[in-house]
Amino acid sequence: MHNELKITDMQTLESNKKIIEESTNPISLELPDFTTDSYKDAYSRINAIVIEGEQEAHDNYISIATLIPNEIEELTKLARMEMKHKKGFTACGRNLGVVADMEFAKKFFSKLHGNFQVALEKGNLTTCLLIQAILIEAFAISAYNVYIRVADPFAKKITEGVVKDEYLHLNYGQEWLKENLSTCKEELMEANKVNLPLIKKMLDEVADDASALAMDREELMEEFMIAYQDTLMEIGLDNREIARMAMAAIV
Ligand code: PL3
Ligand code: FE2
Ligand code: FE2
Repeated sequence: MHNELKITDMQTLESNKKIIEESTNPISLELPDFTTDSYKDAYSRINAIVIEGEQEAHDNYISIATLIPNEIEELTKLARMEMKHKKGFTACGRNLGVVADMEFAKKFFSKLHGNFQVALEKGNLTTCLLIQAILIEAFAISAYNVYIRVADPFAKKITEGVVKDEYLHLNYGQEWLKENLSTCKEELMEANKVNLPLIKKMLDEVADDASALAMDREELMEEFMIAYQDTLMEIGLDNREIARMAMAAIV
């Protein structure tokens, strides 16, 4: 009897602790209803963006390999991961009974895609790496980190696996730019000035649909800035240079 009471007291304590954690921790919010029309409608565009993004990331790493032929093996590995990500997110949509709006997604990426193609044609490797391995990967990392907190259990598991790879991709670009900083700084700054505002626009464009998935815009921006600034710091830029680059987002 005495023992039983003790166990009950401990359980009460435990569940109180849980309630407190849930009410003070902004990350552990209630999950959205994944079966509503409004959720599925938003998901048809977000899911398409992610599927298209993964496909373009694959294509971009294959393209980048033509500019660094001695890295073809490593870049092919990264590209293969992107195809796996695409398959994973395709399964997420199928699992929810959603048809991805691929036409919308193609348009969503078209400006950035165009800038990448021009840089590729000119052989501007620094610009290609900034667009794909820094900006797009940091965007993906921010989106996936926020999504993991509010995703359905199936998608959560897949996204957790994906985001680990995206850090490897960010790291790839980071290390190349770090090693070549003395010769690529000017192009890096210029490419950032042109392309960071596009990422900001894309984030604004996706914000309403993201919020229908319980993903907060401020949180997305915050996560993006963390990944972006961390990378620039690792590349070897100083505080002033990083601030100057980040300011390009405010236009
Ligand atoms: C790089 O490997 C992939 C690039 C993909 C870019 C994704 C951007 C996503 C923005 C929308 C956020 C929603 C995340 C939800 C995932 C189903
Ligand atoms: Fe990916
Ligand atoms: Fe990636």
